[in-house]
Amino acid sequence: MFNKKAQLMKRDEIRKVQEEKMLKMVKYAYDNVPMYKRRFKNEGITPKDIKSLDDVHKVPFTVKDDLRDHYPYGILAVNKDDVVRFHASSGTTGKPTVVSYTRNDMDTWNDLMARCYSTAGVEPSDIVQNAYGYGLFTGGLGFHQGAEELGCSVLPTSTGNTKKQIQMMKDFQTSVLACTPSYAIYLAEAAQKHGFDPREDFNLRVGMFGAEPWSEEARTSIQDSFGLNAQDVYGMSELYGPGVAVECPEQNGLHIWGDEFYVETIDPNTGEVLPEGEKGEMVFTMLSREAMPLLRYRTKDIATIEYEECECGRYHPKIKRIEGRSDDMLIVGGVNVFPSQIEEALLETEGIGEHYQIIVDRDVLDKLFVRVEVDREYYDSDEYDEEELLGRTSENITAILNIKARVKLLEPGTLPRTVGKAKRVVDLREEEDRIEEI
Ligand code: DLL
Repeated sequence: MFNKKAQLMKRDEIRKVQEEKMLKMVKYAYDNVPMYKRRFKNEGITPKDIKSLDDVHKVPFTVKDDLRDHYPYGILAVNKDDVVRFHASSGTTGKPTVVSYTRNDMDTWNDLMARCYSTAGVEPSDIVQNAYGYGLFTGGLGFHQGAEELGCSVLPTSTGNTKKQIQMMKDFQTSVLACTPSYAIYLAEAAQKHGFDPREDFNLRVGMFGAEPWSEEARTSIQDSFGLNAQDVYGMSELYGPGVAVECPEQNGLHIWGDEFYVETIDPNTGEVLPEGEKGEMVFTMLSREAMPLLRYRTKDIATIEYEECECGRYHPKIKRIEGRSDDMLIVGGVNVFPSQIEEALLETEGIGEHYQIIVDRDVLDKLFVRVEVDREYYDSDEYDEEELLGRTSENITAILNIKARVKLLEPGTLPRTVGKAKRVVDLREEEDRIEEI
């Protein structure tokens, strides 16, 4: 077991470490990040007012916009020279939110990721095929380093190149697959299409899947296709990346590493802390982040947390299931998409009107469709060339989102108008019927 001591901490040990680290972290953030000093002053408190975990509710929240406001370098508590890595993820506008790491932060992240692999049943002798995207997204490098830290051999295949990916899976007799659950489903289908029998021809035994919500049905389907154990991994770029929480072999919840993250659940509307075991928005405090301390960071992810000892012997609190988000962020094939980003792309496209609809559906992989009305004046003018406008619109969307959307241009006045809040997003992924035509 990797870092057995940390993995098997008892509940009171976890609380003790959390309290010690919390008090230090609050002072560190106050002393080194002007934003926190200002916020504490506004609340009329100083770090001295936080004497135990019972006082943590007094600390002001941090939100994603705080990171966006600190573009490009993010909330930095150290000198830029001490930063060894940046990652970034999409924000609610075109601007990404940037996160930074010191050497110590990298060590902590790698340790957490290695613990996740180990908890999921991965051994140093395993060959890990890492099909998460490498780059600014934390999935690729996070899963890569964690596997190396544990002592596995890594095949850094990244996303895409599906045919080659499948061939390597067979040739190398890969034993662990790391990717989004939707890509795992696609890989199984593609393997069959290319004449492979995924259970017979491959040697997979564990899957490390996350970055997007997935159902028990998806788990059964992936496990049946490959004959592996499909384990859920949760994380977000602001909290290092993947590695915040992972499923043990019990497969009934994800253990949050309590010695590095202090979790609370709050009512997303009032901000009030909820009693243990009640469903709410998860709020995390990172207990030893150096480069970019985050106190009470609002994740927007809605979940229930359980604190009892798990059958596996771990006491680290368990996320029962991520039940959704309190904002309108969609995760399409592992990529975070805010409807406002699509709106931004449409607004930038000359000739496009203001009424649009976003449809997300699941074929083999998630698909994004955008139906949009053409501007009336443009539609009636001699300049209007449907194909040309379609090309420009698609290009603008891809430029902002980094993923492709299928666009359909509509005659002005076609989309239904509403008196209240416009229903811009139709999510059909959990529906029975598939759409054929947009
Ligand atoms: O998705 C980090 C990651 C990479 C996690 C690979 C796991 C595996 P972001 O791009 O910042 O970071 O997106 C974070 O994705 O707030 C959740 O809404 C969602 N999410 C991540 N993991 C899960 C999961 C990475 N296991 C956002 N189940 C989070 C459900 C998840 N949702």
